[in-house]
Amino acid sequence: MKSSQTDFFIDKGYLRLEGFHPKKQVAGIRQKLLDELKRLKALPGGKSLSGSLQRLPLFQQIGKLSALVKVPGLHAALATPDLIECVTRLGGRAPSAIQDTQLLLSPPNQGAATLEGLNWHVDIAAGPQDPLPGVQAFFLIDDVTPSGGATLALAGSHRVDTLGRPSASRLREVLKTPGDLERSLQPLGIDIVEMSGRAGDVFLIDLRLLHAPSVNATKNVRMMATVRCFLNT
Ligand SMILES: O=C(O)CCC(=O)C(=O)O
Repeated sequence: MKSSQTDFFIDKGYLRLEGFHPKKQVAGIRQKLLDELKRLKALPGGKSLSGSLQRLPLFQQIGKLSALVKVPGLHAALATPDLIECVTRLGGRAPSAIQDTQLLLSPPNQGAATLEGLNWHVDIAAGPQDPLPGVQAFFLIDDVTPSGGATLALAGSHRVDTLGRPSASRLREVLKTPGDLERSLQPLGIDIVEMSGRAGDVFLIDLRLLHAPSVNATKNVRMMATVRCFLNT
């Protein structure tokens, strides 16, 4: 990993690693997922499961679908020693704990893409002044187009309340105000990152970065996975 990448990660709170995992390896996982989804009749036209999923609130659909599908070997295939090496470089030390890799699957055709009403959150309580508490990796198992349900993150949100950065309360206010979110975030120096891209791409985020599931407006299932790596502080 280049020092420019580490610097970018420190400043923005995320890093995109294009083609990190070989396409062929990811294609094997994708195929297993498609077989499972077919078996569960969760693909478009598969009446039984897609009907019951549709009755759930949008973002609960992701948890429900992801929990139903099991892919043996997923963690070993994605949270590879090379990935842990990248996390170690970014953190300046090896992770003290690594969670199991979780699937992030979104049903297709969830409705129109929107930036309103999203569930922006962090997965850990740690302040911007604290040392980096950990890194979360997001894996693209299939190509994910814009508005295809990729995780969204707010680049720069890990450093609110530090010198020259906006306050956490101002950011919360902007996130609650209806309107053009992208534009309202600009003066705060915060950008929306959509983790769309090609199968094999990986996004690494500072665990303090605000992120949210998004609406899958496409006809394809969104196939991603995630792992959290914690660093002793
Ligand atoms: O479904 C998603 O993309 C959101 C994932 C997420 O928020 C998380 O893993 O912490």
